[in-house]
Amino acid sequence: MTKQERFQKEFQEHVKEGLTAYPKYLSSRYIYDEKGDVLFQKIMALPEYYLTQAEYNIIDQHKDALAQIAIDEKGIDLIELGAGDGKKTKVLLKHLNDRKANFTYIPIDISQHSIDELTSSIKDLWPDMDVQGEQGRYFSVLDKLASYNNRPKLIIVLGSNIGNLEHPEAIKFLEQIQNSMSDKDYLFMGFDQKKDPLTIQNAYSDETGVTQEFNRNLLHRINKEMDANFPVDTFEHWESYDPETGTAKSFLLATQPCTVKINTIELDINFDKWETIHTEISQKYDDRTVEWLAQQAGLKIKEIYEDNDQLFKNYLFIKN
Ligand code: AVJ
Repeated sequence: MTKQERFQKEFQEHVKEGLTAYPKYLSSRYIYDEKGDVLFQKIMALPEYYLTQAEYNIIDQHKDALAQIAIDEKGIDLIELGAGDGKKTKVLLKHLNDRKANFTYIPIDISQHSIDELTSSIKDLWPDMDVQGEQGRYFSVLDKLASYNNRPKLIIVLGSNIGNLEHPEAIKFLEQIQNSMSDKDYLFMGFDQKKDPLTIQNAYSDETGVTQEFNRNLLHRINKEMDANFPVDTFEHWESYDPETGTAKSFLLATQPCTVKINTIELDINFDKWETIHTEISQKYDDRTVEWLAQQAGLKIKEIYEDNDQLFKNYLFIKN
């Protein structure tokens, strides 16, 4: 079976499981096809979606502290999980380059397309930079990371991507990273913070409807890839943020009753009016929660960095 076939099979099983459950759910991980990637880039450019700017601000302010790690260690492997377009990382790459640090940049992303684009744009900017991109899912690539042991690693995970995971999965994710780390390695990770609930609500339900399109892309994909007939426009995006747990939840709401035929997996699904499909969580954190997650995963916080508007934090972890 090819990678692509395996992915399709997984996606089909997931759709069957999630849409026959009550309440219904689908995973946001399937939003990201080519169109989903473009929609997410549009989200990152929205004024409401403060996360990207905030983390950019943190990296810009603290690039020297991060570069110092590479200088002090006389060379590092800089490994980025979920590199995407690398816009924020390039601030750090430039600084590492300016300071003549010795490093190899290893961007890892699920999308081969992203890796290729990123690699060629870096080659244009800095022809001599050592870049060794790899395509793969976090979990499968993480094992491989342990073998990058010639010199200290700085592993970076930006964008609060961990927020898509519920705490037990987030701990597993951190644990897997921890397992691939030696005592000399560092993990630098972004965690979006609890804040005015309205700010969060707005970031995930923008006026222009880009987030709604992003969420609906799940249904478009099922229509396209599983020969289904979701009346996509009758499903509305809904966002709800719970300031106590810090969990922002996305839903697709059936504003009309309907029956959806998903031919490839021979499934008919009924939706009542106002029935929900839960599609995504975007967890918000505070220091106590991050400390707890880290400790559960055998890590400890070495440093905390915050943006000027106090919206977002990046934590530098080492092995406990
Ligand atoms: C890519 C997981 C960080 O949850 O903030 C943006 C995805 N969803 N708007 C997030 C997303 C809706 C994003 N992450």
